[in-house]
Amino acid sequence: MDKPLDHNERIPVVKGNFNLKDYEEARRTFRWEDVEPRFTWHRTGKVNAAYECIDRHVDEGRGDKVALLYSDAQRNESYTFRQLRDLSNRFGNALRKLGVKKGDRVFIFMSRSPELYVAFLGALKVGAIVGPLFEAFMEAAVRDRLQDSQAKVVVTNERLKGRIPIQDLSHLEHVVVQGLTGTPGPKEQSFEALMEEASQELAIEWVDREDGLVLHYTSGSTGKPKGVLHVHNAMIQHYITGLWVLDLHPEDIYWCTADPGWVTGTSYGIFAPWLNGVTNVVRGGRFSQEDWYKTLQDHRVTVWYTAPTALRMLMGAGEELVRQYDLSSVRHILSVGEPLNPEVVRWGLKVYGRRIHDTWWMTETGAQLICNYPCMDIKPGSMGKPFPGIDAAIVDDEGRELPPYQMGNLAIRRGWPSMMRAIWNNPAKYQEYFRLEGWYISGDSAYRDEDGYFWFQGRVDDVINTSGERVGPFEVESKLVEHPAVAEAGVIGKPDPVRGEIIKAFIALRQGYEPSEELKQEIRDFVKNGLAAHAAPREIEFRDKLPKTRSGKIMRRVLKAWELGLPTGDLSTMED
Ligand code: 6R9
Repeated sequence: MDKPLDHNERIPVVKGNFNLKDYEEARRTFRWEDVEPRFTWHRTGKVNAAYECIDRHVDEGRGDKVALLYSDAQRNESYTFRQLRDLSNRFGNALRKLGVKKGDRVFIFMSRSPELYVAFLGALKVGAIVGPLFEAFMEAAVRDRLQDSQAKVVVTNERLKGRIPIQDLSHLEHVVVQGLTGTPGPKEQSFEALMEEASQELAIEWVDREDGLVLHYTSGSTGKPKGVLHVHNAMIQHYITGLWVLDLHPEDIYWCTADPGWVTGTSYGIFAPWLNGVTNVVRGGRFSQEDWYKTLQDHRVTVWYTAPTALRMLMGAGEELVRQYDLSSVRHILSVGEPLNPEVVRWGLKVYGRRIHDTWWMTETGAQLICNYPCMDIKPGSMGKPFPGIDAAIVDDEGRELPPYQMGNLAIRRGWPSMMRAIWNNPAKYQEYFRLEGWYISGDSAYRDEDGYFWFQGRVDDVINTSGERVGPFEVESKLVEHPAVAEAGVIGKPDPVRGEIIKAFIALRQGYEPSEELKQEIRDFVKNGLAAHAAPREIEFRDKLPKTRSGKIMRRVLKAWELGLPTGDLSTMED
């Protein structure tokens, strides 16, 4: 952030027909239970999120409404709720034929496409737990996640299937390939052939509210990525935050720019919009300024949920570009994933003529927890205030609440509807989040001002946030040391004006290797091709030796201090 924060700067509420009329009033009166009558389980005791998202709208007479507007460089298609119901029924039947039962893990490793959404919904309809995998993942990342979750089926496409190491995955029974060419390989099934054969009538698997819904793998500072499990009950919060934070109205055209490989792309790219019955825009392909403005314009998008990195890039592209498009349909803009600079908020107001509403939450929290609401003043640089029904606080390491302006752990009172229910295979890791009696500890540090607004300060641990994507340094370091030239590697996030942070690796080379630009490039490609493009270090620095503790752990905090030219602090645990 360029200038010091001003805790009194306010962007006042704008006129509009807001679903949430008064924040303070809602905080006093709101009960999560009041949301439940919206859902089928109120009548039957059983539920299925895919039914609530899609079929329910057909049963209530909205079957001909457009549910999905999909476009990319080649395709431009729209699907009604009825069409999505029928297609996902077919896919559900196909999975049943392959032996998928309630609780089985079905992973989806596809580029954004209508088929991805059909597969996602179809898998939920037969009671499977869906594991979405971002398309940039390479073999090592795919292997870790499929092995840990013991996935039974992976749905993928012809371009990506080669990155699934089936020889290492004995529990994996089928690989369903969209656009399969040639004869199917071992375990392979054609998506299209399965769909063709399957019936459009499906008996939905009704599940309990506490049954598994999605399994998102996310990074911590140590160890391999962990599987964060969410349950069907989360949809209470997806629905009501969609109504009050996204401010969804039935006639809205909503675009969430996140990929379903990340939690924003499922909670707010699938559940929140469809539970609210709005038309959901999905744009395939990569980010480009022109393309994004054109998407907003051509689809007449009214509500737009995006991320700071994208907004900073759009800001970088300038005002002139904005004037070439008709963005008059856009009513409400939101952001998530990283700190939203006050500069960007002010720019948005000036150039888009709209306030940008920051929202804070995490994979583990399943849904938004601290937000800016249309009915509330925005203080640029603040994440906003807790959602009604959410008790957020700043606590010290013993769990004592801290007064305004004191920085501490951002903590949430345990027990909101979309809270993660487990870390897959790792109860100890799960317990760590709840180590302070009654609180969920986020791993973020923040403070609160006297008006109750929360201000983000940083991560407590070494987790890197690059362009809004969470990368664990350990995963990158592990990949780096697989390279024959690398003896040791330490990875940190380095502040970057556009991406928030970039990944920087400090590397000690093995004997016989000399530092060179070519070697840097080779190592970068090695991570890119082995793990994921977004996990590859943009910067590499060779060092003779890396700072380590006596027990041999690389001291990332020292690397970071070197990088920023800051004092290195207590070095008593460092080896000689
Ligand atoms: C939804 C999502 C979570 C981490 C989180 C925090 C950072 C998210 C933010 C924000 C500042 C915001 N983060 N929202 N930082 N302001 N509004 O992003 O989930 O990928 O798990 O990342 O992202 O550090 O702890 P996830």
